[in-house]
Amino acid sequence: MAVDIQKLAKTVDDAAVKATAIPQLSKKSRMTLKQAYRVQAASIDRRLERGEERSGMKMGFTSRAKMVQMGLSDMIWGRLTDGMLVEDGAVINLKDYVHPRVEPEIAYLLGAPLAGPTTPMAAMAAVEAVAPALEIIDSRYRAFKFNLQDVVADNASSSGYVIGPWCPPDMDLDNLGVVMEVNGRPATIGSSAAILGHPGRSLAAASRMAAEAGEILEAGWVVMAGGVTEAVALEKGVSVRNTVQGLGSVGFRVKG
Ligand code: 0L1
Ligand code: MG
Repeated sequence: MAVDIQKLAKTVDDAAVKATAIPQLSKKSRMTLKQAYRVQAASIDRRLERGEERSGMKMGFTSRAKMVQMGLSDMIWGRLTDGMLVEDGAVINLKDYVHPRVEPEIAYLLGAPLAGPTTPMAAMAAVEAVAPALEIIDSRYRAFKFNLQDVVADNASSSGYVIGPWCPPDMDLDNLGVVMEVNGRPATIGSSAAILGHPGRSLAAASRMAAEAGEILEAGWVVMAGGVTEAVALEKGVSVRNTVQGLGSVGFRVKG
């Protein structure tokens, strides 16, 4: 049966807007990975039509901890819009999400565009600033159950991104300590090395994978490098903070 890209895009977009869990798309539609990325693109177009602006890209499953947690082994990517930005220190409300989780990340701000396959070193030369970051992921699928096509169509579970202080990219990023605290207690601990051995590799992969979809990474965009550790479920009233060695910290709170 033909895959109705627009219909599936509406399904995942509606689920995000209404914060309502949906069954896996793959149970009814046999999508290829390419078609899943087209569903993702069409769902983001719906956001753009509502007035949001494209603000960057996120990389997913770039660490073994995340792959193991979700039982998948391929890198994926998603599209960020300004509507997904959660201000550092903001308070979010669980009713706006299906079953949100949070994971510690590192974010890049691009000072120059990146187009196509490149090396980590060349990719890092396009970086204007780096920041400690948190990603709020919220798969729209019931019970967080999905296959690769499902999660790609659902914009790689992208829901919110929180960016800490931007820092000059003049330090070695390959082995920075990362501590994500929940209510002031360490919940997960890791190293930036968990991101493909060096977070620069994730940026190079972002450039390559975007090009496969005919996109370039624009100057001014944010690229989320991917989770350093496994994600933690968000609960009412908690405060979350990610501190990255040498970069500082970023956090938000969940309304009680
Ligand atoms: O690593 C990622 O950001 C991918 C998230 C998609 C899977 C999930 O919802 O945990
Ligand atoms: Mg992530």
